[in-house]
Amino acid sequence: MYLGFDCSTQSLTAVIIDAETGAIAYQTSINFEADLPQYQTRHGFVRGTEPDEFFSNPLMWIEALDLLFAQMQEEGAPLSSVRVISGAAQQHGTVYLNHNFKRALEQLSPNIPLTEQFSDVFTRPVSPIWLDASTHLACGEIAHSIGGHRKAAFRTGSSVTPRFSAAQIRKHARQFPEHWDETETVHLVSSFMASILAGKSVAIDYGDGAGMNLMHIKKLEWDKKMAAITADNTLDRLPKLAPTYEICGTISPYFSEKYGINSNAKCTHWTGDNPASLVGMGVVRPGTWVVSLGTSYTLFSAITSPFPDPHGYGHIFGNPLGDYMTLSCFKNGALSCVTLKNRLNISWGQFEKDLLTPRTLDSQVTLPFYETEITPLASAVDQSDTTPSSHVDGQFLNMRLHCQWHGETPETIVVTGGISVSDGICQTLANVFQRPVQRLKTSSSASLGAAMVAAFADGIDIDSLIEDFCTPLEGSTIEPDPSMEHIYQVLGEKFTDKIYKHLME
Ligand code: XUL
Repeated sequence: MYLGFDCSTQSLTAVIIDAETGAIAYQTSINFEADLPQYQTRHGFVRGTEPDEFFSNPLMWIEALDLLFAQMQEEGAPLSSVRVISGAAQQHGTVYLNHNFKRALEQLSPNIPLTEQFSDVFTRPVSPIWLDASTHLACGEIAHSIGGHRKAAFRTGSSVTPRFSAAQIRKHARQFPEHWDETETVHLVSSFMASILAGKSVAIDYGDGAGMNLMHIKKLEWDKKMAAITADNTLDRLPKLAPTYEICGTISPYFSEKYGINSNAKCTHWTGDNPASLVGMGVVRPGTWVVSLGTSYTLFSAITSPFPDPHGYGHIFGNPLGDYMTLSCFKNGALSCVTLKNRLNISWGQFEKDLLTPRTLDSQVTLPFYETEITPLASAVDQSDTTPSSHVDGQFLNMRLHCQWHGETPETIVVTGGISVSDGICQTLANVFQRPVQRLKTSSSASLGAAMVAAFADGIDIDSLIEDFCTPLEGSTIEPDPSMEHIYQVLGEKFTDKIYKHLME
């Protein structure tokens, strides 16, 4: 049995897979907003005092870990049979830790809740998360010092990006130099959570490490120049880098003694939710696109050698099983659909019905930016005239416009993420790209991918894992409507005009 976690923006999920029977043995989730109301989050995060500041409390993630293990034990999850554990987390978020962190990890007592034992390890009570776009000043300074965004992209796989760790670290170190001085280690959400499980401070993996603007994308080492530009002594504060599937330790006795998980269970490094989804969708080799329809929308694929997006919006990350992946991320994803549905005061059924209505050459398209968008960098737009179809058309036309750098559109697009259950959403995606859209059996691709990484680390063949766990959901493939091809060509032009006008304003 192999256990995979996903610590995403809104929830912490666990999946246990049985590699012998090829079945998912157990799955459960903790929702941050509903199950941990004391952190007062909306969808798992809080807003800062400045616009575009978004934070989460790292104690919330570890409290969720205790809650999740308690739930797994209570529900009889096969914890004692788990051989290897891996995990994924929302990308880019940074956790700032002092010298107490390593001691606290070593001395964990099963009789005291995790939150109490980690109460004095943080030099910053909150972690900036991927939604945070408040670092434009820091981005400009870093880009200027390295010789421009393109140089940064050739070195690190991405132009200097507001939500990435380097800009976040620079902003923080400038704003609170005394807190930065006290910081001994900066972890990503992924490596922070992996450290808690392994009971020691572990490495950052190449998948998530590439989302920091601090890792040299070809050498897979910290980029000393980028680190030096970021803030004083950044390099000293970064953990090592390592392959995702490398075993980094044995489960901390805290979890085996308290929750009965196999005390010999090995831990691998954790990765980002998108790299883990690549594995969970069975797309570990080039030739297929994945569209993940979660809090953010992402489009990604496996590649063998890194090539940066010439427009500077896309990213190259490490593939958790080796080589690389491309990724474009759209901030106004599923949450903006929820906001629209609530504003229109309609049911999901009505929302869906509108999406399934055929478009005409006169259909309205709107810029789907409820919040500042990151692909492209665009300010929020008034949404008073928006309808479900104008919004979702806008989302996928924007995706089509900004994903040309991924290469030719493949034969099939596979989808994952909460909102991928919607036929209306998938039909719109199929019509805009004129490709069949395929759904897999699981919509929790990041935690499943993490469990598959754990199995891979134990020597299980990846192709047999893909065959067992990444099967398409029978009868769920949505074919494009060919009569919509021309219409979406015209609507696409309308959309492109609109977006360029908005960007010029
Ligand atoms: C990717 C990104 C988001 C988060 C969401 O670059 O920022 O997809 O990983 O959890």
